[in-house]
Amino acid sequence: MSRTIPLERIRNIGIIAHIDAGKTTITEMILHHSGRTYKIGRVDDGTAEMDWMDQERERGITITAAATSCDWQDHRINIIDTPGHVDFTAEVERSLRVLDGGVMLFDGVAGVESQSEMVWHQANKYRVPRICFVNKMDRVGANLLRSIDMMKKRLNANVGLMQLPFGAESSLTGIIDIIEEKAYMFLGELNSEPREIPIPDEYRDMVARYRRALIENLAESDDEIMLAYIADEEINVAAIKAGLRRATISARIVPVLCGSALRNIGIQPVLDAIVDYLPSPLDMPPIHGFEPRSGLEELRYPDDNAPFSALAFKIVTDPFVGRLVYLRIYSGRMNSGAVVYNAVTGKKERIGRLYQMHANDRLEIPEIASGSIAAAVGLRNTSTGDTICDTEHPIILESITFPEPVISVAIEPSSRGDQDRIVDALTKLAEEDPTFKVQYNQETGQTLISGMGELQLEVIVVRLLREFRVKAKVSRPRVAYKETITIPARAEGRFVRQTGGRGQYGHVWLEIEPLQPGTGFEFVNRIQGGVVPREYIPAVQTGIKQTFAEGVIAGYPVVDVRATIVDGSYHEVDSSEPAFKMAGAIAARECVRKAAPVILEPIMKLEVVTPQEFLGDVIGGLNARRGNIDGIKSLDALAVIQCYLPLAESFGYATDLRSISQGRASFFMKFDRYQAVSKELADSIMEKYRIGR
Ligand SMILES: Nc1nc2c(ncn2[C@@H]2O[C@H](COP(=O)(O)OP(=O)(O)OP(=O)(O)O)[C@@H](O)[C@H]2O)c(=O)[nH]1
Ligand SMILES: [Mg+2]
Repeated sequence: MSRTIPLERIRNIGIIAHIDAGKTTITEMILHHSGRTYKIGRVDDGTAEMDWMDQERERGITITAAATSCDWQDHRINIIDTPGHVDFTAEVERSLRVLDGGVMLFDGVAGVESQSEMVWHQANKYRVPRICFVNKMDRVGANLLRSIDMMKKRLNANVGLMQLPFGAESSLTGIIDIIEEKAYMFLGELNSEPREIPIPDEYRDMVARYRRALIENLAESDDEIMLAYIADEEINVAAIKAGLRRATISARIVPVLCGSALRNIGIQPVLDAIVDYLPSPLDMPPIHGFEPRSGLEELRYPDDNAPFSALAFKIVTDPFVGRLVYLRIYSGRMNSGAVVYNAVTGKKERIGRLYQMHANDRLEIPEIASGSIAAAVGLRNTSTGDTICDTEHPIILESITFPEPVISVAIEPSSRGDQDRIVDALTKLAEEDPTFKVQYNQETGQTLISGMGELQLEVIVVRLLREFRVKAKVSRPRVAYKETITIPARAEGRFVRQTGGRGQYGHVWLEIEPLQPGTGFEFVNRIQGGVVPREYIPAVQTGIKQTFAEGVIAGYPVVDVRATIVDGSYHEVDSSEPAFKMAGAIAARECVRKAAPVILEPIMKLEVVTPQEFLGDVIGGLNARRGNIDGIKSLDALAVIQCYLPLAESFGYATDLRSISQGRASFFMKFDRYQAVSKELADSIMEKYRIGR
């Protein structure tokens, strides 16, 4: 079968932004204009096709990234609409990992917001070329130039302004194209029809000025334009567009467009810009990976005749077809029914049916080819981040990294019979969301679920009830504290038992020392002369690891520690793996107690935007919550407060802030770092642990 759409006419793009910037709204408009949907889906009526989950519709926010595709000017555009809420940051992360380009949205009133900065940096991390769309230009107070200024200052973006709004706020009627020097009004019942009009006189100077600025900026970023510019040659529209495409793909310039997604103004130009400026898979460098056996680096080019390789970036349990694995295909092609190799697990699997996704709707397709995004059933043992590939040409592509959870709640089924179902349901949910973790505590019989924030866990508990019909009681949120040590220490672990017949004998000396934050656990074996036989070393390591996972002083995992086994002894008859495991555990516990242990708590970075009149009360509220205020800025009638707040003090802040500010202040919070808690707090956490045991 030959491919229907050549690779150079494919665009894989993500829509990214701060929460509520209008990502889903613009996606729905794009689908409408490209003829993919007939009716326009609306977030505010709960009819957006991209926000298909019932909780997305009820809450009016996107929770899970949804994939779709549409055609525009003979190009196939595969789109992922991502969520803006920080609890779902993993959805943005994995989408950016597999996309070639991004459309970044801004709210024309608020400009660059905190989550805009975060997704901008995520896009930088994955080197995703992007175009920007300053949305909501119909809102009172919308200001394109202020937003651009913020993009330059806060994002360090090299902006290529290519449009101006025509009219302002509620009288926004069109867009002026700076490159083509044309103006368009959007007419018709739903503003669906762009009509070209002459540039109004009062805009002419401004358009000429910005056009010159754009060409000068391009000349600095692009050699071809530079040569024409120096030679004083005329640089026509086609040359500017070609230059801007090169500069965008090499991430030297971001073209900026504007309009209103809700009012349907400026959407077709966004589609044009996706085609004109964002890369096709062929424009991107080949993907790196390594051969699993030799460990040698290998490259895969987007070529249908190259060996097949694809990255699994998302797992969804679909009520109709079961487990769907979303794939980005980097090279080669593959039919449904074919056997593929999971290079991470080392197992062969058979691909069942293949689908082109449209939110939660599917179209069955016979094969997948390089450069595309599709979903497969049948890959039972493939998890997020795994590479599947041609059995004869194995490769492991770089996986996706996800942040660690910071908040937990204990969850208990309301009836006893539900215990098994709850475990099964939570396992399925954890598979879908790599930032969601489930832990069963045998001592207390409690199941602990952890994630990025209160909202994420709330959504999961609602899904448990609705999709899996498990009713559960949920505790108040708890902080995922950690334990660590501050000085090196040395201790002995002896496990010696003499019980009639064969005894137990394990004996080790252990040294531990603190490591850099975020390093985790390291184990070193410095045993000499076989004083502890080599076959018992892994058991010692397991004993230490288990102790660290369970915690020593307060029941939280011990992190950032290097443990070195330095000495010990054994007994010809009585020594065994379990005995050495116990010895390792005893030594580890003793070492931690001697090494001035501390408890670490997650510290959140908080930004509150409030009308000036509530500033005093907001600050008072933050101080009462152990907040550490880092700066206060004024933005017209608003004040922006930057603050560091312990996660433990952040619970219920949304409700508090709403009542302090009569619902007019908003905040954004993200994890910043782990930090040692004060002595008093540490004592109280340890006390709770002692009572709880
Ligand atoms: N005035 C105005 N409102 C808009 C515009 N675009 C979107 N909105 C509104 O902004 C709100 C949020 O829109 P969404 O499309 O859900 O925003 P989002 O970026 O997808 O939000 P999340 O996915 O939750 O991060 C809705 O009430 C929209 O109607 C616009 O151009 N102008
Ligand atoms: Mg959305």
